[in-house]
Amino acid sequence: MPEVEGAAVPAQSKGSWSSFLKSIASFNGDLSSLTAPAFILSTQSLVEFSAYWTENTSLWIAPTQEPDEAKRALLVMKWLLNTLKQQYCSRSEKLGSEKKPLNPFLGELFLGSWDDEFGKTSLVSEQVSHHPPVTAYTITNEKYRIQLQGYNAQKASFSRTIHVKQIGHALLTLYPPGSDVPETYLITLPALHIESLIYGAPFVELGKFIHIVSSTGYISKIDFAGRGWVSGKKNSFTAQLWKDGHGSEKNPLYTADGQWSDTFTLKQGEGKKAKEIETFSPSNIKLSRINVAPIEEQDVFESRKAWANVARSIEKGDMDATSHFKSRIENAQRALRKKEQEEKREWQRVFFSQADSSHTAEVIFQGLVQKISGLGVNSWEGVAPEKTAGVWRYDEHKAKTATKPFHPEGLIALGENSDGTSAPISRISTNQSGVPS
Ligand code: HC3
Repeated sequence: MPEVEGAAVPAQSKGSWSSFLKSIASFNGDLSSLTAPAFILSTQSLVEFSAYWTENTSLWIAPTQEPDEAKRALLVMKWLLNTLKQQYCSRSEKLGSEKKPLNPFLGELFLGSWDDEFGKTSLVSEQVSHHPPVTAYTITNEKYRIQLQGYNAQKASFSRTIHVKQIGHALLTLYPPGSDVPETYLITLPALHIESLIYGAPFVELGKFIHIVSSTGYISKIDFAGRGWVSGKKNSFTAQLWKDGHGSEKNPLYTADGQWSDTFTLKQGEGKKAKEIETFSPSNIKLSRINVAPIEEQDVFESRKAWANVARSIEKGDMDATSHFKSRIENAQRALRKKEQEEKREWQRVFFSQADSSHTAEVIFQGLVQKISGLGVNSWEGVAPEKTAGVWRYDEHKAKTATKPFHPEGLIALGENSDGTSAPISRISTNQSGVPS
């Protein structure tokens, strides 16, 4: 890690980096409003981040093969611990630091699938709200009858560095072997903060804790700590798993500890009497690569197609072209919002709808929410509809009828011809108020 302030910042960007740091110190909590220097911009949009959840397919589907319910709950915790490296470290490891992702626009989609020895696992990720920014996703493997869905927003604040609270939750539904009764796991999302900002090489550290609460009565708690706590190693954690009414955080069935980004150990029991079950390195777990349609075949609302010009300009380091193509998307979005207002209608999400509270799955979900409240987690904002523009669920009926183009009315606004080719830039020149004329 660099030891001198700004050491990792390219010479030509020192000025813009220090302006960026000053702007962070006074920002309003909206991460999308931050204007960062070119060298720290990512070409990847946040809608793509949903894919990190299940790149470790073998671990994700493992609980569906386990007949013992306590061991199933442990396998769910093991899978989750193993996703953290991908979710929170992979970009820093690949790119040298955490970059600023592209802010998804309303309706942006990331569609793909993993095709491996476990069959087909499909991902649908959609930006369901822009103010506040909310991404919803669902990941399904029909062969193993398992589904993960969830949605998340971020609330940021500044105190010495950027602190981010995640609002939302994930729900894992699976069928135990030979059973037609699904079980559900409600997963809360970790708080995080950015380390090493001052050196120009930011990376993510997790903080506080998360829970996994299951409809079978098992509860896992994972406590995160950065460097300097217990072991003094970065990305440290301790975890306990117990059955509600038959144990507690202090008297758990299983425990785990170590570094979520490096090596950690699962144990039976707790403390000095604990028996080691397995030691892991997430980097030794085989990851599957997601397949995404070639850009020419993507819908104009699919992320990589929509951002292609912006991404190319960032790669070339051409900031003028980057701003130009970003404005094109922003203007198109403004035009769509204006049209909706005029026609008094709301933007139609392609794959997600508001949760129906009378649905059995929602009744089970509410029971799990109650259980979390019973754990004394007062600050949990996993279900805060006013902060996430609602409670979002994958809508199978909508998904069955979804066809391309997903938003015919959005084609022209995005500067596309109906055959999917790009319209000349002059067609979307803006008037004084920034709205395409
Ligand atoms: C905070 C974050 C955007 C949000 C990212 C989330 C929380 C999104 C949901 C995923 O499931 C998990 C996840 C992982 C990383 C989080 C990003 C890390 C950095 C990024 C900030 C907006 C960037 C701040 C700018 C800079 C230059 C300091 O990196």
